[in-house]
Amino acid sequence: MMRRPVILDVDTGNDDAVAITMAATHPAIELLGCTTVAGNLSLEEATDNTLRVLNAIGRSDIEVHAGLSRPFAPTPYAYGANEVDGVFHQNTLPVGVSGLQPRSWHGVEWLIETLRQTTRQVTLIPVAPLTNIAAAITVAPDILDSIDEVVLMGGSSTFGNRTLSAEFNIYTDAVAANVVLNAGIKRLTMAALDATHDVLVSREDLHRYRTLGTLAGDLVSAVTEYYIDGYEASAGPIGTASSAPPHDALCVAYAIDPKVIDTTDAFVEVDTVSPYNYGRTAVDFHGNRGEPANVRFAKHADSALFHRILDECLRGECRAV
Ligand SMILES: [Ca+2]
Repeated sequence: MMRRPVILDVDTGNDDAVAITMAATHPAIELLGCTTVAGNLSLEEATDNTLRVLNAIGRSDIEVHAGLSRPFAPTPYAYGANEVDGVFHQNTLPVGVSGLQPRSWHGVEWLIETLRQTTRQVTLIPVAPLTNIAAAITVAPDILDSIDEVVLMGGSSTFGNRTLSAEFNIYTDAVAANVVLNAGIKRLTMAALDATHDVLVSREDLHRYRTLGTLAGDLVSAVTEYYIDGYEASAGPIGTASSAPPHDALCVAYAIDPKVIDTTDAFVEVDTVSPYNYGRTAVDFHGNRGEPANVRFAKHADSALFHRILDECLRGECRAV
């Protein structure tokens, strides 16, 4: 089987941990490395958690490079932001200390050099604020030639989860998001909240994962328990009963089998001026703005297919190096 070369950009984070596990275990994916960025957690916490996850599932061979520790442009408004710190993501994931260190090369530099040196087309999966990706593209626009597709978790055409109208990853570095959206990426697929909320992992699922007796099953079960607790505790439309949407994981599922989401071409830009809608993705499905589509926007996801893919990842023995 031709394995799809992938780089994950993460702010690990409980749902990032599921995404990493899927990318590191599914035979359709060759995970070239992970870059980390500040977002759900500080850069140091996200990097430590990423190393813990890879160590826990027996893939400490995968390179981890720490990227940028603060956004391109800090959010100028605090209006309406949910206080989500610590509710969804654990500063330290409930898996053992890895004893590992990130590689010495800075994440953004590694990203640029890896994409410059590869002879293959690489899929970039950012499931975090887009700071590292925007920086890499700004410094080295030639790397776009080596990118087959960018599959990002972020945005929404309906409700937000950081503010009433803004999704967390886009809101946290809205200026960087616009840099990426305007970069001329030939295939840019956006797994928005519209689609990620179609997929839920329940406490029953976690019980089933635990009984698999695999490292990956144990890890996903452990990190998702807290995540479901967070969703149960949160107020408003994003709260769900005994289940949670593992947002970031949908991007990796898509890289494994694109049928897992339905996309519609759209022109997307991010509001970076309004106190009320800062970080909102304005999604133009109908060409009202007169701009060519820059995004393949995911409106829906196939929950049954997602679960089949995730189960495949968790059932299999982790590949040896
Ligand atoms: Ca994330």
